[in-house]
Amino acid sequence: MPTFEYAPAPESRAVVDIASSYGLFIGGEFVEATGGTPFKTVNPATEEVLAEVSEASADDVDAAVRAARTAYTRVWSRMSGADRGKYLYRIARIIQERARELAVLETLDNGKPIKESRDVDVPLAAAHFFYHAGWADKLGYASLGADPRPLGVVGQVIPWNFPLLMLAWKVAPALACGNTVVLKPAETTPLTALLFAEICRQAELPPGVVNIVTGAGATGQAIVDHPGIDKLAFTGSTNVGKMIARSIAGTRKKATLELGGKGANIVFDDAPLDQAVEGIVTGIFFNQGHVCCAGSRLLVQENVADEVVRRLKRRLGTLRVGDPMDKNTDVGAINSKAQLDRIAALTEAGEAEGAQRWDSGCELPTAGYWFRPTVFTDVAQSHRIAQEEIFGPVVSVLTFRTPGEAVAKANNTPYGLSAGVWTEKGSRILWMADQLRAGVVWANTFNKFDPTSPFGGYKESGYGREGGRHGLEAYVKTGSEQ
Ligand code: TAP
Repeated sequence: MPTFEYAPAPESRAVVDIASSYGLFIGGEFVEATGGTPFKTVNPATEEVLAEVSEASADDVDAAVRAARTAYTRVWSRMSGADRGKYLYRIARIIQERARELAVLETLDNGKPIKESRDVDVPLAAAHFFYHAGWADKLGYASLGADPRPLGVVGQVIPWNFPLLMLAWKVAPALACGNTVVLKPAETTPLTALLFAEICRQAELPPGVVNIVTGAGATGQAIVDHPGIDKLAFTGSTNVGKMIARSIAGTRKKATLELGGKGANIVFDDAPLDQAVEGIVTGIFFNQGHVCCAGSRLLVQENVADEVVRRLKRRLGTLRVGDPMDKNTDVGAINSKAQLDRIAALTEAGEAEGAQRWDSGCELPTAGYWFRPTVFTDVAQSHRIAQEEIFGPVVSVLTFRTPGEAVAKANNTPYGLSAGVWTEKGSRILWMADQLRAGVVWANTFNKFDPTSPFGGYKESGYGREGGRHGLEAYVKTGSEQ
């Protein structure tokens, strides 16, 4: 197996200050955790330890919820929407000003290519705050019902694939609507959330409006179980989402769940094939395939399937896999050893079940966690690689003859988050969008995000929407609920 060694760019540490250890951000201060066991966060491209991070105990979560409640009742829920908006604008501008630091830190902690954190994650995070700043004083005009009011204290638990962007998706609408938050980043990617805490201080956000508690699943569970939480917003796996739904059943807590996916990227024979191949690459190799809405199933019309796969393989041979800090890198490191093992296990199952495996054969660095861009052909719908979320740079190719068959195969999954359609025919796009049970359907593009556009799932991909006017609904109560 070809491998090589690379030295991570030494200047990356000069762009951003990383402390050797971090406390929790509660009530506007970084405080020491009580009792938890600190854990290390690692650069997955080098296995170098970046920092030691505190584990928040249930007592720490309680302190964070109390701080959030005090800020809610005394300050934030009483403030005018226009004034809340000013804070959100300020945060958005500071994210822009500190974009380089945030991008470098995100890439070091997550393993994603710097060109993605620089051009996608960080600008979209700023855009999310700008967008919701605009709503803060216009909630009465958002068709949310008469006199929309905040819910109170919101608990937010996010995954590791888009650490800062998922934080922005959660924090910006919650604050715009007048709620305060207690947020837990993922164990493997806490650093940009901790830098965001510093940004909240820089923006002079009133203490306690945003609280960041680091830790693993137990800390998330402590947030879920805390009686002082009015609403939970969770993004992560369907399994944990189901556990959360069970934990809060019968309580007054509201919830929105953004869970897993097994998106179908559907290519018809009249599509411009080179453009479609670029869309397939963006669909599944963007962010190493660590994308809930990834186009992880490629459905190609049978008469162009061989040609599409041939062009796809040729294109994958040109992808640069390696140092995420290199601006030319297309595919970075897998976020953790555990995730690498999951990808390896599922791809082995794909081979064992009879699918044909191909990978780009590129060299991989010796240290860190890496996986070559991989294509499976001869995939049957019953194969695990066609059913289960791989969450890695692996695409499963299936074929179809008619639009009806494409719809049936695309919908043959417990998930319902995303789909893409590649065709010249506008009428077919509209028909397919109507038939596909997916929260997002892209036409002749894939993995495009915009804060004005609601995002969320059907079926086991969860419930509730984030972004757009619809995303505000999850953070207010109206009429009889008040
Ligand atoms: P999970 O294991 O579900 O973790 C998500 C978050 O929940 C993490 O912060 C995790 O903490 C925490 N957590 C774990 N167990 C918990 C519990 N019992 N109670 C409360 N919180 C708990 O998912 P992941 O592996 O990080 O992320 C990948 C998954 O997220 C994929 O399935 C992907 O599809 C999904 N995802 C969905 C979307 C949308 S928008 N639908 C977006 C991105 C990702 P630790 O990480 O510290 O264990």
